[in-house]
Amino acid sequence: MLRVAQKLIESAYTSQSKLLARHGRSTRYHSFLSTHMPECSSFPNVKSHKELYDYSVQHPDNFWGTLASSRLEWIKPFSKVSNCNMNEGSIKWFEDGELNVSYNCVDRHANVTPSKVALIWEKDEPNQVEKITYKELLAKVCQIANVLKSQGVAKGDCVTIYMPVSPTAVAAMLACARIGAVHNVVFAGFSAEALAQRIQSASSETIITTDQAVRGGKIIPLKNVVDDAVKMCPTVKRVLVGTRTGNSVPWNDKDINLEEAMKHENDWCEPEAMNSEDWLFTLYTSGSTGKPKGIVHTQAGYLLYATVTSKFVFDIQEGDIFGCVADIGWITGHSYVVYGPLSNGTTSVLFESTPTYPDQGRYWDMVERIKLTQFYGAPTAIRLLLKYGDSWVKKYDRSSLRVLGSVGEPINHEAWEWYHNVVGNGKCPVVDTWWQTETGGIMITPRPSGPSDKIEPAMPMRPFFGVSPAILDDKHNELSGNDVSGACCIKSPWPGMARTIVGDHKRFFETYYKPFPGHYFSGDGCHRTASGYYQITGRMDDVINVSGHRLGTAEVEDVIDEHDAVAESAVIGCAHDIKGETPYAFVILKEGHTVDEKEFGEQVRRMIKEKISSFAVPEGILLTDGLPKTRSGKIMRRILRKIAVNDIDNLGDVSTLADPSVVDKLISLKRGAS
Ligand code: 7RM
Repeated sequence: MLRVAQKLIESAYTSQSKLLARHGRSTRYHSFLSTHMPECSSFPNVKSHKELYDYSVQHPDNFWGTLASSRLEWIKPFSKVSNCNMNEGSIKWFEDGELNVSYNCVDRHANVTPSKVALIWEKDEPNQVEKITYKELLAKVCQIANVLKSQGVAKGDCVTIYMPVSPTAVAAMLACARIGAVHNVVFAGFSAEALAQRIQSASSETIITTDQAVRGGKIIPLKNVVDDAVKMCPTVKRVLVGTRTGNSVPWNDKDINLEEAMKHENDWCEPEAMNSEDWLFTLYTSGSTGKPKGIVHTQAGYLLYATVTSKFVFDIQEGDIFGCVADIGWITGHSYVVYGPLSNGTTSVLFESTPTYPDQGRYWDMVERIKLTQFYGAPTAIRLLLKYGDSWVKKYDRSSLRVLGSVGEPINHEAWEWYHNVVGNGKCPVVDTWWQTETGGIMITPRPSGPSDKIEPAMPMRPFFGVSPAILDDKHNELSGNDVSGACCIKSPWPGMARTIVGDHKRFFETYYKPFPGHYFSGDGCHRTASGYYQITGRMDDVINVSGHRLGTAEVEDVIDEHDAVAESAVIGCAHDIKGETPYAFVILKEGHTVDEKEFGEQVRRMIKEKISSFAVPEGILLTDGLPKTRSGKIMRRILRKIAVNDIDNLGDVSTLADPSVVDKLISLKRGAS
């Protein structure tokens, strides 16, 4: 029965691929609508990008329903597109449809182009690349799926994946999707406690890990961390251990050798028919409290949104080699390493190493060797590389690149210009993409856009199709017109939105839907420029108020970062008797730069006064060589705020920092300064 459905689906897919292929890869961006959006012909009066955007927000059910039918393959077609109530935080898309996500990401390509490369694994050691075709990926996914089934894992069960990025890790995610298990990927840099917390919160009985991990030339004892976590989680029944290094590691009763188990399994596993609203995965993300939130995404809506955003934001074409260097432990890895690229049948790169191993040229060496067409990375890495100069970039041929992407935090002007001019040689559009774990995929992004629409540096600019941003003030009024700032909300539903928080729907409602009734509240602040473009001002808690002036800490950072000697800065707000709040700046200098502190302070103060206003001038400027960052590179401002006011007895949990020792160094520097 399913086989028959698959045949039908294959022929539909082949005709769509032919339609898309006929237009060829030589076409330029201005023919976006005809090459990338054959669906436009069924939308009345849609001939331009603007008309398509307007149509998508005015007729979301027609827009998303059409794309869901043409871009995804269904086992049972849906009859209803959306059923959402943003006042209640109740979200459903394609609720009576059935499909299988792993089928969509693997089988449909393996059936048509079995020898096309699905994954290129750029291993930690430079020059060690492993390629895996769609046919090979299908076999691997099926074998792991069969191992899970043999072990008693059933539809709806939660499987925790604690693995470095690798084809096996990707196959493990897809194997869960194939049998309807819910995956819970935990970044393989989190501590045993953090892992245990996520295993328990998700009620997960199964863990998949590897013996060890290798990163930046160092061996990380992954299995030992899992052992420590499992001791804290008596409900764990089994630990499947894959091989990365093959070194001997401790072995316990619950452990199963993954590759051994796979050898005994068939390389075909029937994909489970999943309801659109069944859970696909949970992914923990930090909130404003100490307890991380298990964000839940479901099957069809998430997959459709990841598929469509990947394709259009990055202008994916046949033959592309898509390089998103995020780890699979973050949402960016889920949507733009795994689900988005694979659903489009693209070749996706798995980057196991670091930006500076074995040297500062690693990314660009990889671009040259693998001939990446898209590169999607984080501002924190760009700022880090910028301080080592242009020669590490220019040494390598980057002419294969067509689109550069940025994600995770605001990208400052200097980093944006360097990315655009040096990395991209001024030839590649830089897409600063704003989105969140909760949104499932990219929400605000300079591309896609109309043929003559320019990209403004350092801002995400334009809402994606179907996305209606709204800027609200603290009295819940939507601000109309341009040159306004407020809370960044979204006023109508989109398919990729999170559905709930594991075990805490109340927190879900209270965090995202209660603050601004009828809207999704992102927690970020936002400015709509005089030209009507969107600029993210940072987390709402990073927006400070100085003598009645609203000031984004990111705005001040942007100015400080323009100073020649500055590599990176972090600005926070300190309580002030008279002004309410006042900015305080932590500054890291570029490698090899020394400054006279007093003179430097004066220069920075002058620049801020000139570029923003005197109210934005920091009360204090502290030179440091490290900032407290999470493992995904986000600065923990909560900690900086305490250090700035010498409130060091109440620093809270610092265990999620990439390098907790930074905190002590900062405290003693601050003591010396004040
Ligand atoms: C994809 C991701 C989400 C938070 C978000 C923002 C910040 C992300 C940008 C950005 C300014 C951007 N998911 N953020 N992208 N801020 N410009 N382009 O990062 O859940 O881990 O983080 O990250 O504050 O709310 S996330």
